[in-house]
Amino acid sequence: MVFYRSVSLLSKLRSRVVHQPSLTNSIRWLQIQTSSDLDLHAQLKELIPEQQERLKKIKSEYGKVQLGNITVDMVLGGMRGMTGLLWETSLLDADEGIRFRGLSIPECQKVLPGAKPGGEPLPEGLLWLLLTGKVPTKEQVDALSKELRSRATIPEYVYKAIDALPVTAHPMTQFTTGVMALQVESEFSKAYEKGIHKSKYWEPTYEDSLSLIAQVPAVAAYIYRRIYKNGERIPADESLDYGGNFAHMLGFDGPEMQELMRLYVTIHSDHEGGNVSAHTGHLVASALSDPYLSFAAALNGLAGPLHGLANQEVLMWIKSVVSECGEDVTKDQLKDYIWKTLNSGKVVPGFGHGVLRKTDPRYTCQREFALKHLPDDPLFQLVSKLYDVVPPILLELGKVKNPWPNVDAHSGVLLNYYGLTEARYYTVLFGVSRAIGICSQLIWDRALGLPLERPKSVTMEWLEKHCKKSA
Ligand code: NMX
Ligand code: MLT
Repeated sequence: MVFYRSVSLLSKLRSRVVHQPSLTNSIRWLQIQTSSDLDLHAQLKELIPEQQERLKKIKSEYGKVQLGNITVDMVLGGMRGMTGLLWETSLLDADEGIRFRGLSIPECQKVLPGAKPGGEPLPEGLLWLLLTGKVPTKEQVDALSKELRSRATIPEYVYKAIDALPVTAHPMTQFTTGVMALQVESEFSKAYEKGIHKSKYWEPTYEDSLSLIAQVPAVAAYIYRRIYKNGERIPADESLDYGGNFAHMLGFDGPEMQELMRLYVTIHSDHEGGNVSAHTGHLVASALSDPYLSFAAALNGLAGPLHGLANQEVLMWIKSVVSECGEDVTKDQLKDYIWKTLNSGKVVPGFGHGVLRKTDPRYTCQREFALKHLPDDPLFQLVSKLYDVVPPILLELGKVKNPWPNVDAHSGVLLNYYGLTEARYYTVLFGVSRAIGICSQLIWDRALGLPLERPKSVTMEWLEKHCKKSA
């Protein structure tokens, strides 16, 4: 937040200077500033030294300050509540939900430029915000859209690598394969091989990250078309923005689906650093693995049913409710179905969270989208009923810490409404979006010179001995 404030102060100050009387010198300065204002790389170059200084100061002044006590429960409980990572791009509050560089989702919807005034935020704008801490202008977002389009070419061998897999392979397996094949062109790997100085690591990381973000929609769209649409590839539409073009390449040209995709990609992008995919990407990158290797690893974490795959599980589960009880399922029938799920040793997908303790604001904004565009859709109405029925049952179990819905409880019914009905594909959409968050932080990891991640582990014997001694 402090960063966000200081950066926006800086830009306010600059715009004041820019509007000085029209001395020739000022005009020249204005022109130079204007062209670099549109250049994300130039903006970052300016920001990095001050953030490096900031980190140095935190280390030297507060290095020994304690951030909490580590308990045995934390070690055995998946490190819940243990502060252990630096992640600049977003921060999660258990009750309020995610803030991207200090901005909540409703605030992002207000201030980030849309494809049309009042429209859903453009993911490129979010990328700019995550990287710089500044809310971009429409011109900056348009410049970034253009840059991403120019980086989106996919080498033919990437398609061939995907084609080597059976078409029945899970879409996430195909996606990770595609990302691994993209790695062949990694600028970071090439630069490292040539012996790049560590102070320059962030530059090829920036190159790879922007290219990866630009390329993943085309790879993801290819996988969708390959599995479900006889392999007919749809070329990019150069006139479209990132989210709109992704919907287009998947085969959806309706303006509402394009708006949905802009919102979808924006809200799934980042969820601070401890979630499985972000943490995995960050961990792998800490070994100086390049952004492609790191992001492919992150995708493998996202493909787990307790994480990103939950969006597939939710729609399949909802459809199984409908096939057993019909679309007009009563709340009593729903209760029975939920108990049947729980009694068979499964989780109710789309509910609960490792950190959140209230309804996920990403769920809420998708609900608002549904109320605006598809209020009468029977599956949306079923999702609304689940909001009333599931939490009391999960609370009755007596062990669930958060009975409320998460992001995945809602996304499937929106996609399904617009014709993207193939639930097995949904986690790929999540993955495309997550590239934005993970790669943004990765650039900062390199710029700040964050070290190899290597926490200490212990055995049960060690724990027993240690605890007996300190009892
Ligand atoms: N249905 C049934 N049981 C649940 C649920 C649920 N939705 N949520 C938590 N529990 C159980 C959990 O399995 C655990 O049981 P046990 O002690 O027998 O192992 C117990 O409640 C305590 O778990 P929590 O501490 O509340 O949750 P935790 O932090 O361990 O896990 C999730 C968080 C998200 C993995 C868990 O809530 C879950 O499995 N939810 C369903 C899957 C899902 O929607 N995942 C998507 C999360 C968002 N994302 O995109 O990543
Ligand atoms: C996410 O978006 O990564 C999920 O909500 C999981 C998490 O934050 O742990």
